[in-house]
Amino acid sequence: MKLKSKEEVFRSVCRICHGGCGALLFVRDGRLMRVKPDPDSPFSLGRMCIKGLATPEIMYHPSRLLTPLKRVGARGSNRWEEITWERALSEIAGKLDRIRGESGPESIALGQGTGRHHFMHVIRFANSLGTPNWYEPGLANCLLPRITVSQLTYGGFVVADYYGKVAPKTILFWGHNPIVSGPDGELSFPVRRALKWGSFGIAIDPRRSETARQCRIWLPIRPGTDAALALAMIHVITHEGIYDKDFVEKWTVGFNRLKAHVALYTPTWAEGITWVPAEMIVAAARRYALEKPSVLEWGVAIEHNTNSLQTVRAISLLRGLTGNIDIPGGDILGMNIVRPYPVMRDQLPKGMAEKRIGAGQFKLLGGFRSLIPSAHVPGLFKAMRTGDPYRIRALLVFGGNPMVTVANSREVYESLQKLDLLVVTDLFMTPTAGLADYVLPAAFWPEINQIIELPFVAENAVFAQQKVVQTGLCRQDEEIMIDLARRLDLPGSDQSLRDIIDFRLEPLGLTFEDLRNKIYSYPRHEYRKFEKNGFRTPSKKVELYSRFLERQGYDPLPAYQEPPESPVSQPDLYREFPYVLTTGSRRIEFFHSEHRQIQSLRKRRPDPTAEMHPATASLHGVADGDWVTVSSPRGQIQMRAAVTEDIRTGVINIDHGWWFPERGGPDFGVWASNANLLTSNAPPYDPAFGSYQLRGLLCNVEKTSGDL
Ligand SMILES: Nc1nc2c(c(=O)[nH]1)N[C@H]1C(S)=C(S)[C@@H](COP(=O)(O)OP(=O)(O)OC[C@H]3O[C@@H](n4cnc5c(=O)[nH]c(N)nc54)[C@H](O)[C@@H]3O)O[C@H]1N2
Ligand SMILES: Nc1nc2c(c(=O)[nH]1)N[C@H]1C(S)=C(S)[C@@H](COP(=O)(O)OP(=O)(O)OC[C@H]3O[C@@H](n4cnc5c(=O)[nH]c(N)nc54)[C@H](O)[C@@H]3O)O[C@H]1N2
Ligand code: SF4
Ligand SMILES: [Mo]
Repeated sequence: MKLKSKEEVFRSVCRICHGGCGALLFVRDGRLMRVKPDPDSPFSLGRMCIKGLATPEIMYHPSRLLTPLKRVGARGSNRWEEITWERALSEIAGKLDRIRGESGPESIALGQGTGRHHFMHVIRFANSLGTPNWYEPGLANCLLPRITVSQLTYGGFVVADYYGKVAPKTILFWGHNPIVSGPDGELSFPVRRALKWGSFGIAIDPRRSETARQCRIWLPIRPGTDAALALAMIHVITHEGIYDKDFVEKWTVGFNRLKAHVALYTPTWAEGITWVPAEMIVAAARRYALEKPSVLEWGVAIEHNTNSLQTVRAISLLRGLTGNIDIPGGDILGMNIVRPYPVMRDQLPKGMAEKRIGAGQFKLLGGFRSLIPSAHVPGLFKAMRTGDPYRIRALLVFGGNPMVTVANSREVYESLQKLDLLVVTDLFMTPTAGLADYVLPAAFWPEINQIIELPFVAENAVFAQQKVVQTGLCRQDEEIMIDLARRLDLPGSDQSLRDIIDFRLEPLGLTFEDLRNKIYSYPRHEYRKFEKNGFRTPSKKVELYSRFLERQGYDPLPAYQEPPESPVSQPDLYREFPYVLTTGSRRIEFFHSEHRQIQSLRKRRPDPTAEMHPATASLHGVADGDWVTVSSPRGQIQMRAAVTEDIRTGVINIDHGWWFPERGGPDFGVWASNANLLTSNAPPYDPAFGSYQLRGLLCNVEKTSGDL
């Protein structure tokens, strides 16, 4: 389609966050002029957020990395020379080859950031290289517990149905703020529309978040106690007999055992633990069970604890008990319309899977039964630092910033310092890239070719992203990995990225070329698929009681466990650190540690904030906007106080992801306000996933004296 003289418009999909908003890209003379929301996208409904609309500003930002860099001088001194791709990749390939020969492929680790376009390709590259040690900073702490629990409870991943003829009547937001966090299973725009059109919202959140403010009931929970609340809701639903009797009888196993199991988990019991009044728990349970169809929007907060498996399981059972599965306007099972990414799992040499760090201990993260086996992040960084159980000598990070996003930044720093080779591919220089031997310039989303399946994991529709412009020498991550694979003569390196995408699209009778500029939605969602062949679980039913978990050595019925660091577990520490800390509630302006250098976004939120209740603030003589020192047993950081009634008393919520690009190298202000200086990567971990505690820790706050 041609506009004006030379301006062309292309259809694509934004991937600044996990992505999914349909976008129109306006290009003139090889330059991206502007980005507009695609009015025809059935998922983003003609909307984009402020990050997406800032695409040209991000893309042409003066500090964007445009050429490969090689470190000169000491590690972390932030002195670089510009080199060619040829030199960068041949040197990196040579070093990888040597390290692999000397210490085995397992001594090379691959890292990446969350849910990027190249997520699966990193796994493919690791397998072809022969190393079991790749990681993503989320996984154990993000989405893997939800995907796994969905799979073993219902036989597939469930997402809310905002797209059919029936709207959800009730939406239960559990530790989730999709109005801000957007594409993470669903997109925020359909959520906003549903609430506007009358869905009854219930929010379980220590903060009255942007989403909670649109809800009719807000349950201000003590962070880290979600499993207790879920068990009490199960108690109400089973003991008041308001479960879906027909569905439970025909389509579930283990109801009687579950009912007996929760007999003592009354709302009054849960009130003592969760700090949520019993009558609110009862009201929420009744509403969710009776005013159907209901959806359960679960967020990452339920995975940022050391009991993630059982917390997510307890919450997930609510759907089965109330029959809100795969019905119009309920939680639906995905259609998975494209072929899985060919990750070449069979290329991992024999015996390597057992060597994966954490595989033996965290079976559902790194073991054979894991859906996406990956290494345990604290274990991997420990191996870099200490050589236990063996040394990790090289790390290649494709789009991640572990210095800011992984717990205990000091240890991450020590770990990265010990590496023989650190390669970071990124859009910008970051505190992590600053420590690298080579920094490679990555392509931004209007510069990449890929497909994206939506909703995430459910894959009911597929869209193309297309490369329409080129900045500097930037290259798409997959292409960098393919180039490295060819240089190392790895298996699969004869396949191009286009071959892989076409292979995945084949069942639809489409190629990437066909998909460009089109919207491909599956024509109609098929509801109640289980009525044909049952659920895709061993019993063919919803597994309220999980024999699979029992066989793996985990509780078949969910239980509550007090967080290891909490007012109850550590009363002495609580006297010194008398607030419950939660970290990382998403902000619309930023994606994790990104965008602090993007002026239009930064000016809306110039400083890191610590939210606290007026009662807390006045106790410490703190006024809204004051700088405060937030401390935990691990360290202290500076934040600006945001004094608000929209947080429960006794809880402090801090932003994560903060560093200060404007302060320059070598450390880019990473030691000032980084939430992960306060978090802990120490055991205990969730026994199945190895998740660590990012929410529900203990902290203190005081007014910072003097100027900053
Ligand atoms: N305290 C605390 N810590 C947390 C969390 C929390 O709630 N609290 N949340 C955790 C969760 S759930 C997650 S998923 C992680 C996320 O952790 P990360 O994924 O490490 O976070 P990002 O800041 O998004 O880092 C991504 C980096 O990739 C770069 N990048 C962006 N796009 C591309 C691309 O296409 N290619 C390449 N090569 N680079 C690109 C960005 O510039 C940025 O530097 O953080 C975790 N950390
Ligand atoms: N703009 C933007 N969008 C993003 C991201 C981003 O960085 N920026 N990150 C993406 C990623 S990787 C993820 S994982 C998702 C996460 O997105 P969400 O799942 O929405 O998670 P958060 O916003 O981190 O937290 C949701 C809510 O949980 C509350 N909360 C904190 N502790 C607890 C607790 O212990 N229990 C309960 N019930 N609630 C608690 C917080 O107050 C917050 O309002 O967002 C994705 N989308
Ligand atoms: S919500 Fe995510 S995909 Fe949509 S415009 Fe914003 S950054 Fe892009
Ligand atoms: Mo995440």
